[in-house]
Amino acid sequence: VEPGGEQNPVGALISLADYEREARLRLDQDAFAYYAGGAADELTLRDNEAAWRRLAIMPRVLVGVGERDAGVTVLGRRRAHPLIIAPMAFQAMAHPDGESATARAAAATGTVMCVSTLASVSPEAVAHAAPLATRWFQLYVFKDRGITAELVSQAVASGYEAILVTADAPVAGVRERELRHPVRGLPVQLGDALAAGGGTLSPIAAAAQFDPDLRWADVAHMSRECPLPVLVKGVLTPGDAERALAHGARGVVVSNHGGRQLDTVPAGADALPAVVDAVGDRLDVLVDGGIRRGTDLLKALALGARAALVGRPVLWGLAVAGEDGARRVLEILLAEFDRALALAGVPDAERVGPELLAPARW
Ligand code: FNR
Ligand code: LAC
Repeated sequence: VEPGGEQNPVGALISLADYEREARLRLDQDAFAYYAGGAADELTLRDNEAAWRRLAIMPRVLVGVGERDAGVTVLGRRRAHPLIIAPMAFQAMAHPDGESATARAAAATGTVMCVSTLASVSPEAVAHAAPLATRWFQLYVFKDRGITAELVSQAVASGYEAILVTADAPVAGVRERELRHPVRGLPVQLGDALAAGGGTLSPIAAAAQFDPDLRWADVAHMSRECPLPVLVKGVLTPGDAERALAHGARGVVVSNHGGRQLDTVPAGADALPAVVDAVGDRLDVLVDGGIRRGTDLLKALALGARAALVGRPVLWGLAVAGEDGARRVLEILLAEFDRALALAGVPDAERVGPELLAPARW
């Protein structure tokens, strides 16, 4: 989808919303409920998308946008663009190729992929499936620290670039859709280690194994011991961002876990500016939640994020057409982002600032 380029046949899926609709038709009800659902009344879930929509873009014209650069610097490295695939568990439920397909889609589009601790396959297997993908490993710290240590050393050995410690899930959120549509035992690479035999696990059973006593001292320990940079995912306040910095993290992801943990916490877009104010000059601040359009990605940068993570739409792509579907979703988002840079008059993604935004009046 180059700007002004190819035609789309009638009925083709051309937006992320199209992929969501199509995925809903194809996935079984239980899988869709697990992927789409949020916590409790799902106020935060809905607000994640709404918060980006509350921002209007104030475009500049006649600045010359024939050459555009979507590139950004994250963890000291230049990247082709600011899009990252959020860690999401149990991708084999969307497509048999699961995380391997997602990783190949990431490689094809130059997108960093975060691989969940609760992936259907091991971090090593994802690395083998897509050696060219830049991969970050998302870490859930288990009560059994032996499992955690083994996972981290596997990630280091198989060429992962960073560790993303998820801090907002000491216990599972109140997931009513999951209670109404329970997903049964899912194959996870940790099945043997965590389940009472069988090698499968439900999301709720997995969450019960997370260490609810995880503390900042653990982040400090990990930052010291692990050769990879550590980022903390699930920070919503400037105070916690300061603590992440003080305990050795290299970055934070401003995130409410896709509205799946504590309902009524703020949307990523709303929590981001205060975190950027507090630590943006010393930490890489990333954001996620509700990114569905290239304009959302542009707004994330304008609010001071270095990059943004996209979650569910990648699963919708995977459910519709495996690797091709996931790649298509990323391509659509990136093409929209490129067009947003041109139309907003900001051809260099690294020079996008808060002056680009105003409160929307609709
Ligand atoms: C997640 N998320 C998540 N986060 C994490 O740190 N580890 C994980 O294993 C998972 N698993 C997971 C599964 C599913 C089905 C979803 C939808 C989400 C949260 C995820 O990384 C991210 O924070 C949000 O999904 C981003 O919001 P959007 O883009 O889905 O709105
Ligand atoms: C979830 C967990 C696995 O959000 O992070 O379902």
